[in-house]
Amino acid sequence: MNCDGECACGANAECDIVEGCVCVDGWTNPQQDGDLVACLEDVNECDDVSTHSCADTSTCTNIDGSYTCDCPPGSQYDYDTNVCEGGIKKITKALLCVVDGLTVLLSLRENDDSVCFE
Ligand SMILES: [Ca+2]
Repeated sequence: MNCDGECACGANAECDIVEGCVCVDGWTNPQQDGDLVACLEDVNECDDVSTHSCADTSTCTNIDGSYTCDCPPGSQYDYDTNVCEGGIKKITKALLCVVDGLTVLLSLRENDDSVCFE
């Protein structure tokens, strides 16, 4: 940073008035790139569950500067609720319930706990 408080930041970097050029989210390893400081190394968010929010039912795919959560065919990821929406959902815990004519099984969403009502 120069005396005017200006940074010479390159790709994927932004000026911080204290630290100088810092990487924007999704990028790391700031390095001199000619006259600029640039962050050219992508963060692989999928390597660490603490750096992505993909639900267990989806697959994390690393992309440059970010990541995507990919759902089973026919459904789409809702990044607000972090679940796969739409498509065919399997009942995975249905065998825990005894459905005997008086019991209604109320779970149609994959990986949710099934609820039995007598
Ligand atoms: Ca990434």
